Amino acid sequence: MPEHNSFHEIYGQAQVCAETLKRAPERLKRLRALLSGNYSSIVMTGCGSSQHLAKLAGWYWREVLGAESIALPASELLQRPRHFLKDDSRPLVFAISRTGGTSETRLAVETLRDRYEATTIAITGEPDTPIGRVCDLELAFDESREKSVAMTQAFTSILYGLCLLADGMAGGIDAALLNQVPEILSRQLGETETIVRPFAEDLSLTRFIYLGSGALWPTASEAALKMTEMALETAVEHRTLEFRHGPKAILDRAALVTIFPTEADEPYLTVLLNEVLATDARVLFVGESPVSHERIQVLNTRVDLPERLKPIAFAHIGQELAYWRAVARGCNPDVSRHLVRTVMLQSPTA
Ligand code: F1P
Repeated sequence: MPEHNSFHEIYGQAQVCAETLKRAPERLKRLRALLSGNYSSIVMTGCGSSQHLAKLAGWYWREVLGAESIALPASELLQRPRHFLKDDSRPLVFAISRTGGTSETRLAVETLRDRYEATTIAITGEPDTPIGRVCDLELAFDESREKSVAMTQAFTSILYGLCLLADGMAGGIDAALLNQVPEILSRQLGETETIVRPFAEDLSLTRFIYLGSGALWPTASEAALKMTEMALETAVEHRTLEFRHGPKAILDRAALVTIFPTEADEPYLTVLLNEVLATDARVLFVGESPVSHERIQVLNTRVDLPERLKPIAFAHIGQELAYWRAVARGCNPDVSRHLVRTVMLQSPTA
């Protein structure tokens, strides 16, 4: 068995999510205790993977609670809050940060707290963090603690936990489906490895493109980030149909296009797939493909979840592809070169 921390963290996420499910009622109780006041809208924010997490969680919160919610990179809220929030906004802010120490996220919280009297909740991977200390409440998902630099099991666990919180606030409409997630993951992890590992180990592939739309666009974005962070490959992500308008120019036999299809994409997938196939590129299709072809590999997830919950069950796909690519390239997937030099930003007024 590989000795990398990333391996154990990726393939241990089903067990971690079982623990996240157990802790959901306590977290919901603490959230409810905070939410006595009114708030105008929900703001989800973070950096890097945590920003993708914010987008996915914000999508689900809007779906089940009908709440006006926006998800933005922390740097945008820090630099231009008035572009996104009316002066009289009183937002409920979820600041997502596995380390709880990312400076842009902390500075964004301080900006929204000071300018908009925001109610702030730190969603972290550790208790007692710098971001937790500037928030009204800290919910620490320490069951998902990781040693690796790139977020994997923590991404899935925290997304799952945020969906459980929203569902709890909505009266449990998705409870039966959400309870299945740990079992779905334990079934999927091994099956996914069988399908994605040959692509990861094919060094003739050098371009990695990830497509998704709606609830699955951030899933595509996160898969691309993992490929860059863990395997140091240039990887890009696009909204599915947007790819047809310019970015597809990059396609050739060295390209792997991973598609996370949504129901709304269905009427257009045959056209998109035929355009991709015309370029000798290969396709990893996460679901039932409308087109059969030797260069289309179906990853048939048989995940019986509604689209709004699929991101929880799909996050591991990009993680596994990136992990096995890193191993194939002789990279250490546990340490991402660029992160060694990340410097903490100071507040402009400091
Ligand atoms: C933010 C982050 C991660 C990314 C990488 C570098 O960290 O950008 O999302 O995957 O690990 O740091 P955090 O705020 O989530 O701790």
